[in-house]
Amino acid sequence: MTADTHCPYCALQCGMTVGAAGEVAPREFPTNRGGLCQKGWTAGSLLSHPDRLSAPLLGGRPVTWETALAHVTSSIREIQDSHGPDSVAVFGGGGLTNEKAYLLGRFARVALRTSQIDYNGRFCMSSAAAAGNRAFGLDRGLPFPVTDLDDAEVVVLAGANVAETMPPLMGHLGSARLVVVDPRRTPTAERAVASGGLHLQPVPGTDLVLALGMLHAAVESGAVDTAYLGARTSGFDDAWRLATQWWPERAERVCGVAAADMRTVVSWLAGSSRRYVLTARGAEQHAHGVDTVTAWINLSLALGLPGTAGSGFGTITGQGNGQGGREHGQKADQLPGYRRIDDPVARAHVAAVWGVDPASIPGAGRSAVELIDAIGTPGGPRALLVFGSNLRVSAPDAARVASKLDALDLLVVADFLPGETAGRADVVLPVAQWAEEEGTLTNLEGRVLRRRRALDPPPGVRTDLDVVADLAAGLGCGGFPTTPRAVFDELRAASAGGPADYSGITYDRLDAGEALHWPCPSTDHPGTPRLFLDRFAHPDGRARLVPVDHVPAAELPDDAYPLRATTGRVLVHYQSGAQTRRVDELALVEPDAFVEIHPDTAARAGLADGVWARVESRRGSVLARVRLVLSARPDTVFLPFHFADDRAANLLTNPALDPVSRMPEFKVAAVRIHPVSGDSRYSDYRHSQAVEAVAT
Ligand SMILES: Nc1nc2c(c(=O)[nH]1)N[C@H]1C(S)=C(S)[C@@H](COP(=O)(O)OP(=O)(O)OC[C@H]3O[C@@H](n4cnc5c(=O)[nH]c(N)nc54)[C@H](O)[C@@H]3O)O[C@H]1N2
Ligand SMILES: Nc1nc2c(c(=O)[nH]1)N[C@H]1C(S)=C(S)[C@@H](COP(=O)(O)OP(=O)(O)OC[C@H]3O[C@@H](n4cnc5c(=O)[nH]c(N)nc54)[C@H](O)[C@@H]3O)O[C@H]1N2
Ligand code: SF4
Ligand SMILES: [Mo]
Repeated sequence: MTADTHCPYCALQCGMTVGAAGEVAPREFPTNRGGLCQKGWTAGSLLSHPDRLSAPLLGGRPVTWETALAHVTSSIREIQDSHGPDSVAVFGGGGLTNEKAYLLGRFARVALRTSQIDYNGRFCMSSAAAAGNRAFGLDRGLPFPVTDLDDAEVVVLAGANVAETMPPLMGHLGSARLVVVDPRRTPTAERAVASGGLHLQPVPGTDLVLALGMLHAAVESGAVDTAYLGARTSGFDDAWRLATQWWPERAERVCGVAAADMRTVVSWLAGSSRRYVLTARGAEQHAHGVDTVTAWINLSLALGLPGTAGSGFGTITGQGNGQGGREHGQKADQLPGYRRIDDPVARAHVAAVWGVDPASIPGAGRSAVELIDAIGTPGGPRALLVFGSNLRVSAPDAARVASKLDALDLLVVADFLPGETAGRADVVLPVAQWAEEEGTLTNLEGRVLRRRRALDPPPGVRTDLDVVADLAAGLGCGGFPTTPRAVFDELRAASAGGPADYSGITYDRLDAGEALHWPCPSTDHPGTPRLFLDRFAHPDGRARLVPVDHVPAAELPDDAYPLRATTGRVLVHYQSGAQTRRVDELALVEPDAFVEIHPDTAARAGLADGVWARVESRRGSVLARVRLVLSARPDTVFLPFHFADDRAANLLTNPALDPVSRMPEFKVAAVRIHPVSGDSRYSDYRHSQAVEAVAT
């Protein structure tokens, strides 16, 4: 048995073939064209990993499924009887298939009757999604196929390190002059310079000023596309009123990017006919991430990019189903089809599909960070069911998250590996992995893809869909569909008529090889690879420039914490590292936490290359090995967030939230750094590993 499927990790969803023993081979597909990154190549090794969970655990001991499920449902009943439906919460993930995300949303609203469901996409795509909805009336990460980028002349990547986070995507940028906006000289930034483009290296948290400065430069140089603005947009005057104050030289004083470079990039964009502006987490994971993305959109609109053939604005989604995961109802304020939960028409439509009274569907719940924060407060969640997130490592202000999770009456985690969150759960439910199941995911370009089964799940393991349906039945809600196809057909009906309309997409069409991008409102509709070519999705058909102004990061450096820390990814690790830290080939490349720092800053702190340092913020401290980087900004350090325990970068991060998207500020925290003195364990790397080996 071999199956044509897609990589389990990121939103590029590279095509691969998986054999019956879990062996992976790259497969020709438009996004990856036969390429894979190291994570994809090694993804199969987790299918038979010795750490693989194979029996439900109750209090850390193996039990039967019946015992585990009965314990969960009776505990939920007890907690809800005493404390009401909202005392039980659900936390989902953007790696879940469309079917799982959909069924989880139905489970929360119908079986648990709770409003308290949110997911890790709040940490990922929420700012870009909110900005896209506000500007265009619709949020689809890339409103055009990835292959459109092949012909680009100029591409601006704002806060995206795609050479490490989606390596095969670089193959689509080969002919373009690249402009990379990143406080660090990443491999992507290196490529920009090599392509005859530019690396703009702003202070973390100041992209908004940079984009305002560039809008100013566009107006000043007459580069604005006034015909496009008049025909296709509204709001330019108000947006410009705020940008008038940000002439490039003034913007330079805040963001640190040379005014001349702003003008150069604007002239490149204005002077070519095939140009794109793309954002990713570097621009978005801020307490003002929505306004920051809006500023990049305003610049793109002023230059006439969005919704035109051969040009555009887009956001690079993150997780495997980062796009579909935010469309079908695991988000606190949402019903399937990207409908709003407070819209009476949407409620009536979805209630009819679910066979319930519209009034029984709860209202909007708390966003991810607020949901975690409410644990242990009056009226807050007392039980939490987690599917597809290792939030103990990946949520901001990790020490506080840990104390909140430990305060729960009941923590249930469905996972296939004992990650840090599952490791401390009351109940662990072992589930099937990607290559053992069927389903669909929606990739970064809004294309719906089939995940296919190549091998059987190991004995003792159930699928997420089975687990959700079993729990629903145990709570008195029988009749949840469990085959992926049946769940998808229900999702199609629930999404029909919504912004993300999947009703015309079927397993049969996908299996016949059709390339279907949503919206696809009928089975004879060809799908929509390119959005906005005629009109934007607001009722008047126009895109909106929303006036935005600079707001400093929520926490600025001061005498006590003089440096800015920013966080992100490395090539060989994925997210919280629950999976990739267990793959030897990957863990050998990046075995442990590190902090990138400029040699002068390190010298002032008494740090040499390779030694262990302690990085501290107002919220906590982490251990990380010093990595001297000559190209680093002297005022900024960088830590990857893939490591756990006392190496978890999120011990430092600031849970300040964007007022619109509720995105936490992962990308800026004020920190200080010093040598780890008096602790011989950290004087030598090998020695520290040996100590750990003895300790475990
Ligand atoms: N190897 C790998 N690939 C992945 C993932 C992974 O964990 N590992 N995760 C997937 C997921 S879920 C996501 S969301 C994507 C994320 O993909 P990216 O957004 O490319 O990844 P990040 O490393 O989080 O952030 C990108 C860059 O933002 C920069 N940055 C920090 N602060 C700022 C700022 O203020 N302004 C600007 N302009 N840039 C800033 C960082 O230095 C970093 O290089 O990757 C996906 N692919
Ligand atoms: N400091 C800092 N923190 C960040 C970020 C950052 O840039 N900086 N980025 C944020 C972003 S963009 C994201 S997306 C989050 C991601 O962070 P997390 O939400 O922690 O994501 P993962 O590490 O992928 O964890 C997924 C977990 O679910 C399991 N899993 C995978 N697939 C399935 C499935 O189908 N079913 C079930 N039941 N389990 C499954 C995996 O084994 C793993 O334990 O981290 C956020 N945190
Ligand atoms: S780029 Fe993303 S989808 Fe492709 S192999 Fe790597 S992790 Fe998998
Ligand atoms: Mo993400």
